[in-house]
Amino acid sequence: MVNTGQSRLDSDQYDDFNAEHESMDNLQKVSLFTVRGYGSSKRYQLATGVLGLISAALLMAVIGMAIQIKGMGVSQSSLNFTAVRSELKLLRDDRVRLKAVMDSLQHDYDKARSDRSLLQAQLDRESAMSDRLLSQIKTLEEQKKREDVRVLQLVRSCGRCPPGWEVMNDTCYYFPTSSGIPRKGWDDAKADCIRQGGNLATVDTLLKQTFLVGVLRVLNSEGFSYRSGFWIGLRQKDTEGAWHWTNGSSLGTGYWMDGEPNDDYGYEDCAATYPTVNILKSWNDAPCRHPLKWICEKEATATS
Ligand SMILES: [Ca+2]
Ligand SMILES: [Ca+2]
Repeated sequence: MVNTGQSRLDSDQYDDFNAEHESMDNLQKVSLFTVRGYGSSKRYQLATGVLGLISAALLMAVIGMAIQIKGMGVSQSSLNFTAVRSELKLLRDDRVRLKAVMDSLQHDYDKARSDRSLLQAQLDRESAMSDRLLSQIKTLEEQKKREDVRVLQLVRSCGRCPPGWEVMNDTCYYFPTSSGIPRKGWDDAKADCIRQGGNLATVDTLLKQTFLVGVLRVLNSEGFSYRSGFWIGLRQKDTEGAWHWTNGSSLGTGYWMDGEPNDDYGYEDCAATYPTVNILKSWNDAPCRHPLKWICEKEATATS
């Protein structure tokens, strides 16, 4: 049987006991928690310290390596810069030498061009002088030919012909080759010969033909042309083809050029001789009023 009072007491005591007991458990939990939390903090602090030391060591190592790497980079950069600067100096020196060589070559080139211009000018002057000398030589040669003919005339004539006339056997011949004597028609030429005591030349022998053409070839200085002919004393009479000399004799052998006489245009009735290469083919019939030079003849005076 349970005493209610006792029981209540017991119940109260039990409650107090439980409360006390519960309080103690709480206190114990608090104490255990407190002890457990205190121990973990110490380990964390220790780990933290160790980690801090390791981090510091690593940081120092990184800083050291960075400084070393930086130093190595600067040294390498300094080395490269020195090499580049040295190479640059060599290139500059080469450039200076090359420029000096180029200047020297340019100077030589300019001088060569100047010398070439001077030589070309000198060559032009000498070429012009050579042309003038050749022209003078040609003029002197022609003058010498005329002088030779004149001397030959004097020697041959031996005083038997007037000055300016040339003798062949017993006949004197006159050639008005001077440029101051104008060309004449056949009639006027004949009149000039008569005025000088003679007549137009009669070429009725091979000897006369050869002699006269030979003289014309020496005297001729104008080249061969239609105007380089000399009237002779041969003219066509009333009938075409009936050629007669001024002394009235008819033509025997004629020394016509090939194709002549051709009576060109129907009024070529007077004969002229030319300084042809072939002395046996030197005659041409021409218009009698055509202006040409002429050949006079007259008897030479007898030798004493
Ligand atoms: Ca005729
Ligand atoms: Ca003719």
